[in-house]
Amino acid sequence: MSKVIITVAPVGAETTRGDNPNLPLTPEEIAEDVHLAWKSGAAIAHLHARDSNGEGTQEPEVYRRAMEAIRRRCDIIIQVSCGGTVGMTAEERAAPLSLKPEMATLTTGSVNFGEEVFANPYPLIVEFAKMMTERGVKPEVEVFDSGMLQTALVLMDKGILSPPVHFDFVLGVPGGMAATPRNLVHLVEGLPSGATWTVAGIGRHELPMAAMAVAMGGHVRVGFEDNVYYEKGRLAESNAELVERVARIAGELGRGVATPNEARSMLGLGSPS
Ligand code: KMH
Ligand code: ZN
Repeated sequence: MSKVIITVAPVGAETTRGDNPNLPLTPEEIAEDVHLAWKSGAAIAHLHARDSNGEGTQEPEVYRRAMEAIRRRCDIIIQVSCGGTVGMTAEERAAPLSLKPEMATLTTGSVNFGEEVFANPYPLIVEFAKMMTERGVKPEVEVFDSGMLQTALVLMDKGILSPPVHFDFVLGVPGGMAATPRNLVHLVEGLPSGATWTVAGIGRHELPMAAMAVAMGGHVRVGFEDNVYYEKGRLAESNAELVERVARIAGELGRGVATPNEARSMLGLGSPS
């Protein structure tokens, strides 16, 4: 099996300092946190940005500051969020693509998101996919429910998504697909050949889903976007602490951890510009 690509999702759009006081918010804090996660084995940083009030923003200028601060510190692959915060317009969500990051997220369907709706109608998905292709940005297809995998297959059939496609199974969002072994196996069995996949288990599901993915040949996402605890009753001190544990599991299971450049070659990315 290949080495494990660890993605760190350090901040997200919804997590607050009330959830975990160690949450990084400013571009410099995010860059410092990502740097520590990189030292611990993260190869991809899934980024969201926050404004001066700590609220989610898709302002390219805020992303730019975080991306530059990260690039001054390390060679981690930067993946911007095109999901943003529930309720944002498509234009707002796509704005960070102007920065031509190496990767960006592409959610291929709508899903109830707690008491809200994370809306991704088909025309928006196609528009985002085309924008990514035009800008040379590799999509990470975010799958919150199994229909989203089917839509990605349709997009591949139509040539709107080109192989090798990389998937992220986000399991355990209230309203989305539950984080169970059976569901993870079901999704992996439905992947097109040549695809790569990672899993992001939400909350207490983060660790068991990570361990399963390492055992199954997949990759892993961890971080405060998805989970703020290290273990029951104990908040994580940093995103790096969560990354370190996955790196240990990957080592114990004989896979080891991919560097950013190893991940670039496994995902079919070019060299960073
Ligand atoms: N904040 C969620 C509504 C993504 O980054 O693409 C969407 C999300 C997915 O976080
Ligand atoms: Zn996200």
